Parts: sequence; C-alpha cells; structure tokens
Amino acid sequence: MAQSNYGASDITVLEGLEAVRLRPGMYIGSTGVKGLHHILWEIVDNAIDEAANGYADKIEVILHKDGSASVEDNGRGIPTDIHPKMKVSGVQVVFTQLHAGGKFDEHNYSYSGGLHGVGASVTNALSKWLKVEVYKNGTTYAMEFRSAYDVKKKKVESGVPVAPLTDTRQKTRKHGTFVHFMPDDAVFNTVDFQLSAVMSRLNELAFLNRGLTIRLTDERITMNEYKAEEEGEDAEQLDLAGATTPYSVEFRYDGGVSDFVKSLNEGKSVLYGKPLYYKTEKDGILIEYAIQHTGEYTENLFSFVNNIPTPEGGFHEIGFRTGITRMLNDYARDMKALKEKDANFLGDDFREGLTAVLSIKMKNVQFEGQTKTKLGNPEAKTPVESAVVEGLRSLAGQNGYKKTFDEILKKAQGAARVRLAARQAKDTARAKNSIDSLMLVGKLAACSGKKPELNELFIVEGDSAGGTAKQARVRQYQSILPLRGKPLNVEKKRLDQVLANEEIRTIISALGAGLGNDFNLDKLNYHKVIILSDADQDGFHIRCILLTFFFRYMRPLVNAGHVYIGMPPLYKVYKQNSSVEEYAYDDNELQEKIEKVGKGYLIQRYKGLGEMSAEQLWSTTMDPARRNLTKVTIEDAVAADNMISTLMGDRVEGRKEFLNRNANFNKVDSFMDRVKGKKESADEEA
Ligand code: 0RA
Repeated sequence: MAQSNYGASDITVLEGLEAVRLRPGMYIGSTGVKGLHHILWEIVDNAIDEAANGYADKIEVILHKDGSASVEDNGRGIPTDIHPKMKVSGVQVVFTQLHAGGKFDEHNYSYSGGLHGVGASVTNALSKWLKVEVYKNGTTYAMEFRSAYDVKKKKVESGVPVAPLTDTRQKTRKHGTFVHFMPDDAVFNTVDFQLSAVMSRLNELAFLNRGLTIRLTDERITMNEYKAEEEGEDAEQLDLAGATTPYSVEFRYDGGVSDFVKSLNEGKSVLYGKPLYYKTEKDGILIEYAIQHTGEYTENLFSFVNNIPTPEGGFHEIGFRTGITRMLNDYARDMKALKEKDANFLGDDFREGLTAVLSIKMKNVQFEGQTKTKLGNPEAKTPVESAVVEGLRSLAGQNGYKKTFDEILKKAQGAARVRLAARQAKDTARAKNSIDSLMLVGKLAACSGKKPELNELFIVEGDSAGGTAKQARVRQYQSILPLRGKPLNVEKKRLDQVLANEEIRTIISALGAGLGNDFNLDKLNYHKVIILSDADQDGFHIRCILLTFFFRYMRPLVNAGHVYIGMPPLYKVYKQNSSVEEYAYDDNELQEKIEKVGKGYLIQRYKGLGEMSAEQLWSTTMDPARRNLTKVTIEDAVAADNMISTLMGDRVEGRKEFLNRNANFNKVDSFMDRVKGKKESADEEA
C-alpha cells in the first residue's frame, strides 16, 4: 500500500512516526483508554486553537459506528500550500512531522494547547488510517494516510501518505478542517472511546472557550438508548424518532468560566447569584476568571493553562490568591469593615466557601510537579495578581455588586471569628494540658483505667443526668462529663462562641488529642466518645452542636468512628407491684412492649435523662451489653454542620425552609424526626 512517490524529507518523517509507533507510551502516556482519548484530544486541540485565536466558532466531534472518530472545525483550514523547507503541503507537514502540530507558525498561533504538544502526527502514527479534508478557496482538498505492513522491511509503516494533498475540485462554501481517523487496535488495549469521558472534557472545553459551540455525536448509540441508560428514563416510553437518531449533544456557554462556576455550584446555597467575572490580557497573558461564594467552608479553585487543568496549582494560582487577599483587604479597609487597629483578614478567610475558575493562556508553558500539572512559569504570577485586583476593583465600583462584596466580607468576618476562637481554644487547651491538668477534674469524672481503646467518655446533657451517670458508671473505663445545657441552648450562638464554652474546652482537654490541623489520633484518651442528650429540641440541638464541633475541629475523630450517640429509651412499660419492666426506644417499639407486658400495663414516659435512676440509666443506656449506641458517620456530621449553619445563620427563611425540607435524609435528621415525633405525642398526652 505504501507508495514511494515522496521526496528525501519524507524519510526522516517516517522515522519520526516509526519512533511513536515503537514507544507509544512515550508520546501519549499509555496505550490504555487514556492514550486512546489522547489521540483524539490532539486533533481536538488543533481545532480549539483555531477557535481560541478567533478563526472558528464551531467544532463537531463524531464517534462513528465503526470505531473511528472525526473532528471538524470551521476555521481557516490547515495550510494547503507547499511548505518552503519541507517541500510538501502544510497538511502533510502537520500529520507527518513530530511536534509540528498546527503550530509551526508562531505568528498564526499565539497560544498552543495540547497536553504534551506532540501534535496531530502522533494520532496519524497510531491510526490504521487517517483522512483529512480542508475546505478553503471555495474547494475541497483531501489527503489520506495509512499504516500497512511492508513485506520487504517486515514491519508496519505507519502514517504513510497514500498520495499528496489533492484538490478534489469539489466546490464548497465552507471553510475549515475535517480530520477522520481509525485508532489502530494493534496499538491500543482498547479502541472503545468512552462517551462520558469525551463528553465531560468537551463540556469543559466549551466552558473554557466562551461562545464556542461544540457538538458531540455518538453514532454508536441512539438518543433513546442514552436516555434510558444515563437518565433512567423508561425506554418504552420514549418516542420513535429517538430510536433511530444517534445520540448528540451541544455545548455552548456565552458566560464562559462564569457559567462554569455556576454549574460547579449547582445545588449549593450561594451567597450571591451572579459570579464575579473578568477577562483581560496582561503582558501577553490572557486571563479569565470567575468567582462565587457558597455557604460551605471549603475552597474549590479550578485552574487551567491553555485549556489544560492544573490541579497541582503553580504561579498563576499564587497570583490569583494573592490578588484576592490584597484587593479584598483593601476593600474591607475602605468600607471600614476593618478598623485601623484590626489585623488584616487572612487569605483563608476570603476563600472559605469560594468556588472559582481561573483560566489563563500563555506561551512557552512549563509544567512541573508529580503529575506535570503545576505551572512552573514565575512570570505568570504578577499579571494574574493585577488582573484580579483590577477586575475586582472595577466590579466593586459597579452598580449591583455592592451586595455581593458585602456578602463576601460578612463571610470572611465569620471565618476570621471562628479562626481566632479556635486558636484561643487551642491555646487554652494547651496551657491547661501543660500547666494543670487537674483543673479539669472539677467537671470531668475521669475513669481510672489507662487504656484509651477501652475507655469511654460520656458527654451528658445536664448536671442532673450527669450526676446520675456518675453513680451508674463503671469507674474503671467510663468517664462522665456533664454539659450544662444552658449555654449551648441559645439559638443564635456562633460556633466560635461555642468554642469559648468551658465544657467544650474541657472536652478538648479530656480527649487530649488537640484540635484542627494539630489533631492527633494517636494521643486520643477515649476510643468511644458518647453523646448522651435528651430526646427533645434542646437535646437535638446540643447533639448537632457537638457533631458540628467534632466535624469542624476533630474530623479524624469522626472519620475513625470514635463518636457515638447514646440512645436513652423514651418509655418504660411496667406493672404495678411487679418486677416486669420493658423499655421502648421509639413509638413502634412502644406498641411491641405494651403487648409484651400485657394487661394492666403502665407507661412511664421519660422526658429527660435526669428522670432515670442510676440503675435504669445503666441498664438501658450505659451498659455495653444492653445499650443502644449509634456510630456517627461523616455524613451525619456534615448534615449536622449544614443544619447548624442554617439554624444559626441570620436568614430566618433559610432556617424555616431547612426544617421543612430536611425531614428525613439521614440519621441526624431522623433525630429531628424523633424530636418532632415526641412533640406530637406529648401534645396528645396533654
Ligand atoms: C496554521 C495556519 C493556518 C491555519 C492553521 C494552522 C490551522 C490548523 C488546523 C488544525 C486543525 N484545524 C486547523 N485550522 C487551521 C492559516 C492558513 C491560511 O490562512 O491559509
């Protein structure tokens, strides 16, 4: 199949492609599905470059039935004239010269994408065949490459031109490039493109290239098959048209990275509706970013350089963060949110709950780090930083953004307050630990045993129940810490105030493992931390506060499964002058126990732990052989945290809505159900 009508320069070309063929991993990372996708991305990247430079606004990707893939753009079309040095057409250079890609002309290509920039020739080298059509000058040019076994050389020659680029004389008004290739199954472990992976990357590229339309069609499946499989719709119910139409989807975002941020925040509660968005060019670097805060606590910054994700960060992210901190601190001073004597906010304060996308485009990128996804160009920092300061200043000065910036400052103030309180609590705990650990003894009834893996700490609501628990406990391994209910009951208490609470500080000291980043599981004094609170509103609230506290300041404790909820019974069913007594932990169980005790039963309803005798508390709630403990999962803690943020937040509507909406989405909420359930039956009783 290989023809020998090409010149001297082609010899080295083929040697280049042969190298790719011999060691594909060197060029595309692997010969698995990732490598397979890589050869598609090489082609897509060229089309994206054409769009990024303003020459194309539509890209169409098709996954064909036969396993091939094609990419079409409506750009200028790959150069068709003869390359002066190579003496072959531009098309041939692009597909046979390593590293050439479409980027051989600095003037045409300001910013080049491509994960490793190996170019379209690699796709050609690893394909059974590759066909190109170029639409320009009113006509269609075409060229085809093939891999074939060369009998004389006894090896596969890959990417060999079947013929030079030819003008097919087929008239067209289109302009652009169409590349169609068949991945070689002798190279790849799999030649099955994964629709979901291809789709999500194309969607991302659409976000990153504002206004660009990207259409993806998968001819291997029908619209209905997709809907049935991915969207869970009933295939029988779907219309007939969809039974024959191939699956197809179009991505286009006129808001660019602003739309990206919105989609990342979908389903979260946002502090303001419209993301802060800015796009500019500084020192030859294109910079575009969008910012939107949520009510959550984590920071989510997604950065890209030349459309390539940079999860390991780098100089652009440093500039971005520095810019945000600098501008917002200045703004806080201008607005008198920071008084003269106040210290600046920390960057972390401004980034609590931040979702942001930063996308820059620059030349000569240097990727570093473990996975080569960290931008190593120091010259990127300052332009990004000034773009952030400049952009946010300009937005802050615009009508309609005042509220947004107020919300951001409010969020930072909350974060700073918690940070300072945590620090204070930590210092206190540290001082207590080192100077006088006996200080605690007043509140804490400590166990005598010294084996953390056997020891249990009961955190008990109320002094009265605490007293009972102290009588009931097995001193050897059970410690009791009574919590005075009151200070924690106050509705609108901020978490930092909670941290300042004496009992909470005692918990920190008692556990002995520190706080926050310094938390060390190895130092933990109790492997079971059991929260014992009443089954009413207050008890529920205390539980939530404690869980939130553990979640935010001692997360490893929750993750390792050391936190439990003790379940006291709600009812005792018994008979007068008889030793028969049964305990019920919920209303269903109550019926069961009533039947069990039989005629003449009496019901005692426990309104709180304090009503129980030491013997009752021991046998129902503290005795490892008989008690009912629920291990707290991280999801429980997250739910509690959300609940506390909502309950304690300033927005009353949010709180009401939350209470209505979250009747029953996990265990923490089932506590809420219990609370509600109890209230209702209490009303019946009354
Ligand atoms: C260099 C110069 C010109 C176009 C391109 C590259 C180009 C490459 C690719 C690869 C896929 N699609 C593409 N579209 C354009 C300009 C050539 C001219 O103006 O004649």
